[in-house]
Amino acid sequence: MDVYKERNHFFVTKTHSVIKKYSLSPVTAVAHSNIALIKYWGKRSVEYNLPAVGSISLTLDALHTKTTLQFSDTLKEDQLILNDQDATASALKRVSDFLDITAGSSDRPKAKVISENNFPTGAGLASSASGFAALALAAGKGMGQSLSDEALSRLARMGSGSAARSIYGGFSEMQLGTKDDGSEDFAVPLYDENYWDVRLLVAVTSDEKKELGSTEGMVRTTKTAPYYEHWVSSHPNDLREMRQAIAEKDFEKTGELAEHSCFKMHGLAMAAKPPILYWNAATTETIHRVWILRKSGVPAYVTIDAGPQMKILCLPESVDAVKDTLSEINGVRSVIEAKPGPGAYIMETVNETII
Ligand code: 2P0
Repeated sequence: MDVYKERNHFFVTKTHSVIKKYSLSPVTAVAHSNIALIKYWGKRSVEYNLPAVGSISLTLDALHTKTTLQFSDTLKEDQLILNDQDATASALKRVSDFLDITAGSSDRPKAKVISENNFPTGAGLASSASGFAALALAAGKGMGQSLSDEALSRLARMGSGSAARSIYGGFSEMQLGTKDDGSEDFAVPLYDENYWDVRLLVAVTSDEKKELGSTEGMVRTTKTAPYYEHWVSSHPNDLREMRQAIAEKDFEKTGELAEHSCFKMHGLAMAAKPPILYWNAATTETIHRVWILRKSGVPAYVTIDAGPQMKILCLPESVDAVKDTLSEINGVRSVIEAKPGPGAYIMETVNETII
């Protein structure tokens, strides 16, 4: 690799006559987390991170990751600061590998990355979704690449499957590709954040990092869960019904389908060997309490991801009733209220050096 600096602003590399121009200025990107209404669980390729099923999600305004990345001509290794602390070796490796993928080579200048979540990390609140969406945007820009939303979504997916959906605001759908190279596996926008004013209340039941990561959970499920093939074959119908329910703004149908997909996924994971159970006692208690509330006439529906946190989908007029119910449950530590949120974006105003 030949390296030379251009007026102190860029780091230019030349490998096999391919010239790449890395910005030495910091780049800051923000991406919001998302909640899957029709769940992604299972991979058809771990190597290329290709999902086995499509998914439909809602991006959330209240949960976000802000990531600043700066390439350097002096750093010897990548650095990652996550929520004000040096990241673990495995988190750093995941980010370094992702930067290699984005650059198309490990022959690249090293970067310092500072990433902050405004919510607990690694406990099933989709920190990898907002994290890799923000990183894809910042890295692409730092590498001088002009990426379409489709290309950004594809790139984010290589970091984390759910991140592909966080490129967009509002409702989006992760499409299932057929090719082995993943070129067709990216998310597309369905409706933006102004389309439908629904609410998602996140009931935090634990700040602990989950014991089993999503990737390991999916691999185990794929290999050992007896209903796995049915999960995959019945998925297109779930997606079709959800698309229609959202198109018609049919809240009851949307909620029913979301709950069904949630329990179908968790039932599948529980049937893996050894079983995968992401819930705690407060998770289970909250399910029952929301169902009792629904019987009393409040349309509220639960969904749960790869962690013990509860997410309750409701309409704006039901927020107070759901919050009252959650406040009575032992083990619910805090409640975050979210609305449909925006897609990922670059913060043009932040440009202080971080190196
Ligand atoms: C989803 N989850 O659709 C599903 C539902 C959790 C339950 O995608 O292995 O961090 O990095 O592609 O995206 C969480 O898994 O997994 C997830 P990888 P990811 O949101």
